[in-house]
Order: sequence, then structure tokens, then C-alpha cells
Amino acid sequence: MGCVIATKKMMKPRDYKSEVPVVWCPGCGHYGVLDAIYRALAGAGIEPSQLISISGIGCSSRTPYFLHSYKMHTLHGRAGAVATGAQLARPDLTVMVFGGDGDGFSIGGGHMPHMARKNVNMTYVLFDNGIYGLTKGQYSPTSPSAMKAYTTPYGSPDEPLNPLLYMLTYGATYVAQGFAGKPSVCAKLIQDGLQHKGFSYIHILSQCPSFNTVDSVETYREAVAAIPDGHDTSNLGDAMTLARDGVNGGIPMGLLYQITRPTLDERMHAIVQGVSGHKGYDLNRIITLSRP
Ligand SMILES: Cc1ncc(C[n+]2csc(CCOP(=O)(O)OP(=O)(O)O)c2C)c(N)n1
Repeated sequence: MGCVIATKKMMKPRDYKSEVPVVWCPGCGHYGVLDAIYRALAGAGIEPSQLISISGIGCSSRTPYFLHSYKMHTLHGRAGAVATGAQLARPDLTVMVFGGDGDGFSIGGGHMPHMARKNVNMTYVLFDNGIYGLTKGQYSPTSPSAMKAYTTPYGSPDEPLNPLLYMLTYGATYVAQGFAGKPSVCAKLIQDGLQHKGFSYIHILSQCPSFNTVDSVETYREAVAAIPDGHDTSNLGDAMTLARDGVNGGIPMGLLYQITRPTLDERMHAIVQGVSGHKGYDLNRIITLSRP
């Protein structure tokens, strides 16, 4: 009898490009992030037929149009909730979420903690341009303090939130940060996030030359600093210190944190097996599985 050897198809970045033309403003950082996403998918060898891409609303949320995959362009701020449902229904597929700082941390802010704490097995790529791009320049939760924008003509009165600290605090099991001007670094961080089992959060700083006049590509290029090799990515305290203080004051770029713990679909599967009277049902096992 012959034996069947499963071979993984070699994928190329262009295999993920859809026929929809990519339309963002000239100089927008989102082009660099999209390029990184294509490369990461090819590196991880995920076939388009095995990929679900989901987004909310925003310039960045147009990403699924540009990708060969199953896709859903949902409501503003609600991509994570839809993606959680999709992942539970089809845990055999790869689920990715794409969106902006407004989509994720303004209107979608109520969903972010739950994807993290539940450890939903998906990869969330957040394009942070510090502004609402699609609606032409209102300040966002990551806009720098005092930044002038359409809704803050006298300067923002708020302190920006720290997305990395936020995701670490709520229990994300993979937290990384990149910058759109360094697509190779972003591609590696996204690829590793795709290969991580659990909730992976990749925060990417992406310049908006049309509406964010403070965070230019040059400013970011000078401000980012690679996370040193010796950083212990399994140490939550060290990751939080990096997220808060940066690398000698520079914006940390690289992998801050990665651990493994049971994912939501694993826990649900264990519960469903138990409820349906499966022989292996063991309440203690479910309780043990649900502890980090
Ligand atoms: C319920 C609802 N409220 C408000 C809007 C208007 N709106 C569309 S996109 C957006 C913000 C987009 O900013 P961000 O998520 O940062 O993405 P970017 O466009 O900068 O990539 C807003 C407020 C909407 N579409 N739906």
C-alpha cells in the first residue's frame, strides 16, 4: 500500500493579493503593513482557502479587500466579536483581525480585553496612526497629548493610552510592536503571531501623512528602538516595564511577551465534550485547563 505524504504548498506574498486595487493616500504607512501581512502569510504557509480575515471600519479596516481569503467587513469596533464567533465555529482555520486605533480602542475598546483574557486563537494586527484617518482627522485614544486635529483645534487635552500595557494587563499571550517603515520586522512579528497558539496582538505604528501632523515617518524612524536580545519574553513584569518605559526612552520594537495557556476553543471543546456525556468528562480537568 502506498503512503500519502502531506506536503505544504510553497506560498509567495503575491498569492495573497486580491484583484482589488489598494487605495490609500500617498505616503500612508498602511501600505507597509499590508506588504508585511502578505509576507507573513507566505512565511507561515497559510493557504488563502484556510484564512478568514475580519475587520471593522476605517482605512486600515479595508485590508480584507486586498487579501485573498474568506473575509468579513463588519461594524465599526465589532471585528473582534465577530472574529471570536468565527474562530469558535471553525477552529481549524486561521483567523486574522485588522483595524485601526479608533476601531480597536475607541468604539471597540470594550471588546479588546475579552479577546485577550479569553485567549481567542487569532492574530490581531492593529494599524496605529494616532488619528481617525477614514473620517478625515479626528483625534484618537493614541493621539499624542496636545496634538491639534479636526476635533481638537486647540490641542488634545488627553493623555494617550498605552496599547501594549493594555493588552499585557488583560492577558494577551503574544504582544509585539512594529513600525510600518520596517516591513521586514513587521512581517516576522506577524508571522510569529500567526504561528502562536492563542491571542496574538501585533501593534504597528503607521504614519498618516494626511491627518496626523505630529507622528511622521521620520519621527517614528528616529523614535523606535529594537528590543535587546536578552529580553525575557516570558516575564510579564519585564514586558510591562518595556511597554511603559521603552528601550532607553525609545519606542520598543519587537516581541515583548509570549506565553502559552489554553485557548477559548480548547476550553469550550472540553466543556462540550463533558456536557455531551463524553467518557473523558472530568470536571477537574476543565478547571485545571481554565487556570493560566
Ligand atoms: C458606529 C459608527 N460610528 C462612527 C463611524 C465613523 N467612523 C468610520 S471609521 C472611523 C474611525 C477610523 O479610525 P481608525 O479606526 O483609527 O482607522 P484609520 O482610518 O485611521 O485606519 C469612524 C469614527 C462609523 N462608521 N460607525
